Amino acid sequence: TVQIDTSRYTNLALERQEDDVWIVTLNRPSKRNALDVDTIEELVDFFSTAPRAGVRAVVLAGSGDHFCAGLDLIEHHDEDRSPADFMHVCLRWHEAFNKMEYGGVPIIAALQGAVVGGGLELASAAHVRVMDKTAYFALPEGQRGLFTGGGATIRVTDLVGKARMIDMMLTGRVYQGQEAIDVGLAQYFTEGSSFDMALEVARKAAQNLPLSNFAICSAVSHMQNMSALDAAYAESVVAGVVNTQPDARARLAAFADKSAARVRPND
Ligand code: 1HE
Repeated sequence: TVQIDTSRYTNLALERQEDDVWIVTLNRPSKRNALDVDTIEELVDFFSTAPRAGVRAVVLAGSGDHFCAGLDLIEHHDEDRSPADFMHVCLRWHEAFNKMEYGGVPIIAALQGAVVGGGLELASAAHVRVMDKTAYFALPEGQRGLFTGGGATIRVTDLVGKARMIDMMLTGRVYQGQEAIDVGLAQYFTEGSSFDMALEVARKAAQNLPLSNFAICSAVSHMQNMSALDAAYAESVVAGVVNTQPDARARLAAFADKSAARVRPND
């Protein structure tokens, strides 16, 4: 396996837990964790390496009161970019977010405060989103004279549907609280700390076999891009590999000898 050299990261704070759950924290709270070029490169770096480094799950968090304010608008203003320059910036965002979505390592986003613009694009590249009562979601690009460039047209549309996505962009509509859950922006809402709950979700996921999680956190996304015919074929191939993995034998044996937990309704 590959090692992750945590000292190489400055805009991200990295922390490995004992169960190989990693905590990845956007670490520019004074800039509301706005995504500058360097932060995106660190995300590319970490999420390119994580699948080969034994990372079992990731909690993606933002330090301070806000998860992420999106594109670093000051850097963008100062750089006065050409169309080609900004296209290349966006391609690096896609590199980072595709590594997240297709990398096969479960990523649980812990959300608080602003989850806006590119911050929502980042959160939507995670596999599960946990929000607290301060979290709010919006796409202010329209108001800023901009357009989404980090995958919102694909991933936010997947979460909320086309009509809500276009409304969010046209009007800057803000979703928060239970409504944000109801429209699909997040899967868990807590009155307490979204970080604590995200860590709980990540730990639960990390108890699965890594190859199962690899399939869950890459195959579903890949199959969405395929025809139904090809997706069914690909699913068969993935299931062939995953469902016969030697490490699964013990779990199947435990079911057979009735020592494994049964699936029961919640209390
Ligand atoms: C920033 C950014 C940023 C804050 N880029 N520096 N995103 C937006 O349109 C969101 C813009 N930000 C905000 O609406 C607010 O800053 C927040 C709601 C996130 C936070 O409000 P608040 O009152 O806590 O903070 P603040 O006073 O507005 O900002 C504190 C500092 O963070 C300040 O810097 P300072 O040096 O003057 O102290 C802000 O400039 C800085 N800051 N947000 C740079 N976004 C690939 S295309 C993606 C397209 C987009 O993402 S468009 C961006 C959408």
